[in-house]
Amino acid sequence: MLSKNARLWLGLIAMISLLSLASACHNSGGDEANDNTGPTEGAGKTYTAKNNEGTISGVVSYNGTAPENKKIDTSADSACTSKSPDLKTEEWVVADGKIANAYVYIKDGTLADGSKIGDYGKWPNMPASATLDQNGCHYHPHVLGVVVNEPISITNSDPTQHNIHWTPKVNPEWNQSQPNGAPPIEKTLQRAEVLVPVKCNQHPWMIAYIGVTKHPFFAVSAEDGTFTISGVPAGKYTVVAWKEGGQAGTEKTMEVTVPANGSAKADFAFGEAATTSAQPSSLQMMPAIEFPMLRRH
Ligand SMILES: [Cu+2]
Repeated sequence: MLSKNARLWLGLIAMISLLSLASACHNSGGDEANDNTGPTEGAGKTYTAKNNEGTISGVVSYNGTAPENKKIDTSADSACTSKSPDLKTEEWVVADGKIANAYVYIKDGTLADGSKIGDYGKWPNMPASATLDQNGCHYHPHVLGVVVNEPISITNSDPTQHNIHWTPKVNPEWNQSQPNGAPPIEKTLQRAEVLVPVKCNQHPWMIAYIGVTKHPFFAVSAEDGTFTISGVPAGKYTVVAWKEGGQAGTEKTMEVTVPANGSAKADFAFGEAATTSAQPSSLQMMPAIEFPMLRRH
């Protein structure tokens, strides 16, 4: 027989267990509007703007003579041929030695207050939505950056049917036909993944890439090779530039320091004898450490 005291304690422990279970259930339900079942990477701490955030900017260059894009045989679909008679692969978009469509993002890092960037799931200025258009039997944009659970509106601007087929490694695979004139398809990617290839089962040459991150600190280089990532909290970060090509693309990695109210420069180079450089862009900036790149051609 248990003593009265022991029974009291047991009752108390049982009650505390039940309470903590109930609160855990409540938390997992969360306040995030999310129809997807299972865990997502959207969860995490909320970052409150300190109004001293900085920027990371730079230029992505190509050293040497960039490879030529190949002409695509679109004869399998006359609608593609008539709309895009000179369709070419888009692996290389290089002008004056500057690379477009490089995906640059903060891979990892520590904020000035010691917290990790990966601890956060909610940031000010999270992008609300993105569009991936099929126009002229190619995807536009060719490289797209989104945050976890950001609605991606997939549109068909062509007089033919497409079949969007993404082939992620950590997100679920998905494909769906979209006939000409069909309404946009809205999809999300629930887990961080850099990058998700997007193909088309109707047109084997079609390819796009979607970078998915938990934070809004990514950019795709413009036609002049430039990119800017703004709203970055002061801290030290590993910044990666990804360029498609080969099996899984090529990455260049760099360590930068973003001072409060300041900017960090991150110039990347691909191609022959490519180098990376991180230099102070102003006196405000603290010294940046250059890391050796991951891979060379
Ligand atoms: Cu297609």
